[in-house]
Amino acid sequence: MMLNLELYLVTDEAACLGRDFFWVVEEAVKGGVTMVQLREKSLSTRAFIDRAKRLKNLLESYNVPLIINDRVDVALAVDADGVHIGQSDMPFQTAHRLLGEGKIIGLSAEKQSDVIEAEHWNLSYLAVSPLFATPTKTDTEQPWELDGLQWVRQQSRHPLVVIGGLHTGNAYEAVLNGASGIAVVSAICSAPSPREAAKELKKAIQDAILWP
Ligand code: TZP
Ligand code: MG
Repeated sequence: MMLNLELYLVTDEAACLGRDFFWVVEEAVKGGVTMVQLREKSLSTRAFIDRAKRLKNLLESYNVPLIINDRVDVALAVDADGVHIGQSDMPFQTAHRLLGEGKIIGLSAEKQSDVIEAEHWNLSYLAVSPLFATPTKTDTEQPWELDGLQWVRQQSRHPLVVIGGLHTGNAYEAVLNGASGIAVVSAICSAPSPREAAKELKKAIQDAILWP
């Protein structure tokens, strides 16, 4: 499967404003989301796997990859397309050994030393996290901001995804400063129309990619 990082939806049911989780994701995909990460911090393993299976079925019909946050075991259990790991999750080499070749592995970089260390791994992408401060996740390191993103772009050979505080008003500048794509929770999950929100974000990203 060809990796298109442009518009990466990271799920959070609590951000969906009481609307059906699968409806929100499907609308977002219809609007142009290119990857989906299932991020569940409080489900039981059983419920996580059930949700991942259902999401995989849904996404397969749109040819959109399913990435599992943190949990390599859940990714293996449902044969997901890949995992997203953070600095306190399973190390890259271990995840790679368990998943085998051909799976997507993304890693979050929260500080400069994470970026330098990540040069050792054959990542599918590096997530610059958080790019901006966001109420969706407050237990973070200092936001990178655009100058930090420029620094990462110079240091890293990996495709970059930015996450944290992204919306239609700043997606363009994030891409101009080196991101291959943007990852969002609230800009899609909490939007009145997740489909329209995804369309507008996608347009902002593609405008920047086509620049000048
Ligand atoms: N990791 C870093 S920031 C963040 C995650 C999961 C939350 C991003 O949420 P939002 O609503 O797109 O700012
Ligand atoms: Mg994690």
